[in-house]
Amino acid sequence: MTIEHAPLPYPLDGLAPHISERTMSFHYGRHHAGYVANLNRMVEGTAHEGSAIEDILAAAEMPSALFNNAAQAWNHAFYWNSMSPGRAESPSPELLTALEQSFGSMDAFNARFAAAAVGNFASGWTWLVADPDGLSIVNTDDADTPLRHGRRALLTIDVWEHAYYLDYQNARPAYVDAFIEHLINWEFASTNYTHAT
Ligand code: MN3
Repeated sequence: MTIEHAPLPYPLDGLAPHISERTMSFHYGRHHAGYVANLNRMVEGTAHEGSAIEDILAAAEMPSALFNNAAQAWNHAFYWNSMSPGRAESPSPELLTALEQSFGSMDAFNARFAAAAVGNFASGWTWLVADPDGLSIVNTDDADTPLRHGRRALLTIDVWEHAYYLDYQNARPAYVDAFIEHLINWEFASTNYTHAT
């Protein structure tokens, strides 16, 4: 059994004009596909062959090429699902309550998430995670992922330059604003929150 490069949950041009078909063709079709192909090549003939991707990234040494490829394969699939063209505009009542308790208001959450994503100095990721004592915004570097640290991710934005450079060049804040204003799939985040609590 090989790790699947799962189909996108929308067409390559489904997120346009906020994320172009050209960006998606490289990001999904080359970058993500490459991580999945590398991962399958690396586990072939090893004890990890046939394992679930979550088990591989939990067991891989850190840092290692195996961890990087497993985590990037998982992170990107999670990122595609964090966005939707026909998205739910708002969180479930339960998640909205949790966001208000943890951040004060949706506007305050949006501002803090944007500041974290814009300020993430690494090639990395910005996440909303559900911890037992509330919600947090977390930045990770390179391939690192909350999953590795036992934390439950609700949604993520990729802030590696390849995620936005063709569409926004160095204007990461414009990409982050478009993600927050137009792309976040609150239904996905709400479902993840239900499973996390
Ligand atoms: Mn990426």
